[in-house]
Amino acid sequence: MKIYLLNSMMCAALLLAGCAGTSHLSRIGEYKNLALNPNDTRGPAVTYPHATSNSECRNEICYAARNIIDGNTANRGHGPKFPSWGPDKRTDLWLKIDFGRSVEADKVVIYIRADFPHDAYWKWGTIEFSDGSKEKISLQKTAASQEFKFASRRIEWLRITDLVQDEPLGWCGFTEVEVWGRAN
Ligand SMILES: [Ca+2]
Repeated sequence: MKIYLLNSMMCAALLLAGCAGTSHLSRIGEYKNLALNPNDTRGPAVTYPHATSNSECRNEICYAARNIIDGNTANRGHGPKFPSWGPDKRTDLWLKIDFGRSVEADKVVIYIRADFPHDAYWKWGTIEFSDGSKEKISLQKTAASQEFKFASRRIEWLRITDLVQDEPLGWCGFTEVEVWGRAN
């Protein structure tokens, strides 16, 4: 009995110390950027996560939606040296990240393209989730990352839409979009 109690206490201590081993950690899932996929390509999904949009300026690869999940956050320029999602000047834009599986997410981090004064910026947007929920976001004119936390939800994709900027419309873009949570 004493040995059994001692083993139980040791297990409890290990759990509290966060040293329960990989089986415990893998069950919970690592908290990470679930959107990251430097291998994503334009067009139909070849790998996941996959980013798409209804507009990529002149269909150029340096303005493709896939650039928002490539891990490159350099946002003080535009064009081939500073890949971004750079759509046409439209008011009906959407940008979608499809995870290709069910994930649990509670935070979005956005790096807007910040090549000011060439770039304008969207002041408002809405994140639509595959579970039907929505979160309105307010964006700032800054090259720094912008963080949006929300109640954790289980989703397979999200879409950023209802992007609003001042008139007349200027060039706007996103350089990186991170979606933080756990895959399991
Ligand atoms: Ca990027």
